[in-house]
Amino acid sequence: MTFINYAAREINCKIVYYGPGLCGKTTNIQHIYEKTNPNAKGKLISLATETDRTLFFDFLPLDLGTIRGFRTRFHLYTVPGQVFYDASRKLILKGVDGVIFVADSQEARLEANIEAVKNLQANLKAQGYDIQKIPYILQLNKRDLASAVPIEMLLKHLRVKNEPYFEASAFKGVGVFDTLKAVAKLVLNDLKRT
Ligand SMILES: Nc1nc2c(ncn2[C@@H]2O[C@H](COP(=O)(O)OP(=O)(O)O)[C@@H](O)[C@H]2O)c(=O)[nH]1
Ligand SMILES: [Mg+2]
Repeated sequence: MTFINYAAREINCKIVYYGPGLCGKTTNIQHIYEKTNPNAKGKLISLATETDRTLFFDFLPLDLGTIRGFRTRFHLYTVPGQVFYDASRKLILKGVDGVIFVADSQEARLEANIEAVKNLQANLKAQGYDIQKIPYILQLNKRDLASAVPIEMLLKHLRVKNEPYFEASAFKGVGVFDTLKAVAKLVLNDLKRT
């Protein structure tokens, strides 16, 4: 549901970072915020609990330049990971143009990743989207940890289609922009076809 404002010559796209609790969604957005030119970004809005966990979402508007005279604005959102915030997760997917699934590479989180992929599929469906059709990127995060499982294992359990994947360490800023660029490219390609 890309919002194109012809009068203002603006394209607005919504990207959602999805994944289990503590997989690094907020860290991704924070890194993007820190490394982006002040005039290309808006305020980073985080609604967090006192323990720093995302309560409702994080939000960052990002200006990705101009395409054929249209300013392209990307609106980045994260979802809260905790199981009991499912209503929020569903709501945040409304109007989504592209999804980044952030997987936590730690062995102890494999089951939580699998659950979160299932939850994403169900919630997309509830909003009328098909995960097979929506621009979708898999980020394998926390690759810096010794307890990270092999990539093949994560791909085997988490891949839902032949989606591109990126190894990352959001914490160190590795792979964060590659992931974002990949989803942006898919979204803009989709746009050209419509
Ligand atoms: N070692 C490591 N820790 C990470 C990485 N990304 C995030 N973290 C840490 O994981 C914790 C949860 O991250 P956060 O971004 O709040 O997770 P969220 O619940 O998905 O938003 C924080 O302590 C982060 O510093 C990473 O790539 N490597
Ligand atoms: Mg968070």
